[in-house]
Amino acid sequence: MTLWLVSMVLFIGSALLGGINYVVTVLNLRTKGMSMTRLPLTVWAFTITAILGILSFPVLFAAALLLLFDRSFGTSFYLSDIYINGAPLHYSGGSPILFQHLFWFLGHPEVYIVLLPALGLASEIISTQSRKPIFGYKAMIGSMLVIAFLSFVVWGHHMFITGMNPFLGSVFVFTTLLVAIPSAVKVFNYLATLWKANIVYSPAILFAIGLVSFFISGGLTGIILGDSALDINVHDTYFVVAHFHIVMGSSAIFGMFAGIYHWFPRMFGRMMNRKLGYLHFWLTILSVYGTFFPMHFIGLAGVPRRYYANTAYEGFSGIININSLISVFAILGAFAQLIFVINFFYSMYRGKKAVQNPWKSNTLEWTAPVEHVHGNWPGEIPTVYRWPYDYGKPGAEDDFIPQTVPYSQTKSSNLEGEE
Ligand SMILES: [Cu+2]
Repeated sequence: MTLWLVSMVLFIGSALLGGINYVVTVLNLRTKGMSMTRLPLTVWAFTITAILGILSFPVLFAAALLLLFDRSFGTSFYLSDIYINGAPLHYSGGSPILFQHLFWFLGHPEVYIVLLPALGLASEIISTQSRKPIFGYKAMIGSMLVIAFLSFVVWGHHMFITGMNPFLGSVFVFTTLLVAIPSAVKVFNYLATLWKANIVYSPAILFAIGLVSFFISGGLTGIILGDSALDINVHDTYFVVAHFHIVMGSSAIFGMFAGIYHWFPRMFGRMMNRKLGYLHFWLTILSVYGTFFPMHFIGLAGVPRRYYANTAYEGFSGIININSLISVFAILGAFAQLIFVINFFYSMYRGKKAVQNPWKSNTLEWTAPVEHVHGNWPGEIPTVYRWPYDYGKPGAEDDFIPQTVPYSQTKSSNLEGEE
């Protein structure tokens, strides 16, 4: 345990330095013309994520350090008074609940540290493959900033049953339910971008849409768990497992897959196999819902989480069949990932050679040559003239205008970039 704590302290230190690097790079080292309102939403998402990490990881750092002191140097930050047979053995004066507070002050922002990058990737991929400008660019940035801010004032929703003052609990209920607003803004913006679009299907956009699906279906149970009156009934049951794995786990992993399928040609100069990608997507989304959706009902029936022993399931014989079904889907889901691994390594060496800009994307990385060169671009680094979402412009020769094309090179005045 001591080794674990020391490695946590080192990990947090390196995560902090990494986060500072992201923020400083985005603020100071943008190319010419790349104003903050011309940044791709992916970069915005990564930047906000880095800020979240910088502000929340130090608290875990302190928590881990205090725990290390408790274990190794005889302090008692987290040790409560000890009584044996009603007689005081040792007055420590510490509080185990303090560790929970410190942990969840990181723990909730951490949810968004995992999720926001995936939401950023989804914005980019959904807009590109829909051949439409992202709906509500500034609202997307604003909602990410609001989510980031709110994530620091909701941590108590993990602790409703710790004997917390009910008034304090209702404050956490209020702040938690507020998160639904920026989340809904993001969801409606994704849907509005997809609405009536000439969608160019690829495994990447399917995974991005799958992410949006999980963000909705997992987010809805977040409204239930964020309400203390409801949460107290299902706390530490499989309902929480279902919510958490759909909204954070699966969303983030689907964002990651979407990103890999989309940027694979940029990384390796070859295309991934589409058919295997589609097969991977459909088997994975089926097994994710098949695994986690039934867990809501097991949780409502009262089955606790975190028990491996059969005795925990005594009295729950009615759910054995559901549990078996969950196992089948979980195993199916695991095998489906083999398809991805095979596709990844096969395509890396044997995949079809990629053209420079296979998705007809506007962002800068696709203006670099397929064969990697030192510094990414052979000559000067590119200058930016417009935002990254000029897709499907009426009257344009092609249906996209990369960020490096000046306004003067687009035919009529109505082709100017929206900002
Ligand atoms: Cu939380």
